[in-house]
Amino acid sequence: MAGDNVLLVAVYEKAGWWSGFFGLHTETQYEERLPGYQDQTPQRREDVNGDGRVSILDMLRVARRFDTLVAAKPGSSVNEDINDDGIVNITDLVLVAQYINDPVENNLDAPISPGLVQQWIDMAWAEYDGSIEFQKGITSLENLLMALNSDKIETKTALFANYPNPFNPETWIPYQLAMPTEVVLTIHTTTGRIVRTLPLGHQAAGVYKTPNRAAHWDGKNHLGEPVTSGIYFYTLTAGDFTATRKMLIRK
Ligand SMILES: [Ca+2]
Ligand SMILES: [Ca+2]
Repeated sequence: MAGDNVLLVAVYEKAGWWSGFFGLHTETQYEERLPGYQDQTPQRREDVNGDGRVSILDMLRVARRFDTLVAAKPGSSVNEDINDDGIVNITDLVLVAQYINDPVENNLDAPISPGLVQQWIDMAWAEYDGSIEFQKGITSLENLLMALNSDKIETKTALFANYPNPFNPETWIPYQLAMPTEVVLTIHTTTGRIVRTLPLGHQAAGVYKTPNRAAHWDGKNHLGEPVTSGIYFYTLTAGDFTATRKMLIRK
């Protein structure tokens, strides 16, 4: 079974690094990775524009090349043909979409309209093959559509799900205000003990969703100490409005 060589494999995933030793047959070819290699983050195929993250911009890149026949011969491919089947179409877009987990963070300033996303969703359903990838991709697109639409509704004060969640150590808490008001965010435990109060001051009506506008919590209590892992609640108080949601710190 195991050969003369031993290979140390280190893999970076969302949850962090894992590594292990594997025996190798002597004839197996492998590349040597020295300690220190880990400062390179592997690029995902779905990161079409190579900016280090999978986002709406990558979907737009794919959409711009819809119906382009690409692979004249095996091995020649373009970034936008994610599944290397020789054509750029909705399937490639869905494959990118499945890695877009956070529509709030992603919809930022991307030049994208609810109408366009709806069109993609319709196309995706038409091609739906029952696969997990398609299910995840379509769910992402539907979440994105919801996020885009909620941006248009500025008439209602609301508190949204924090992102990332679960998180460690920091998170952003998005909300929107129907009218200018004093805003306070409190973080408390499941038993109601307040661990931190964030006075956000008097704020104008509008949407506070993007990282530079949403409330930010660094995961520390009022003494500046990191809180322990577990479930916490956050409550937004804005004038007469108050709402509470749950979040999870995982260390
Ligand atoms: Ca990208
Ligand atoms: Ca393709």
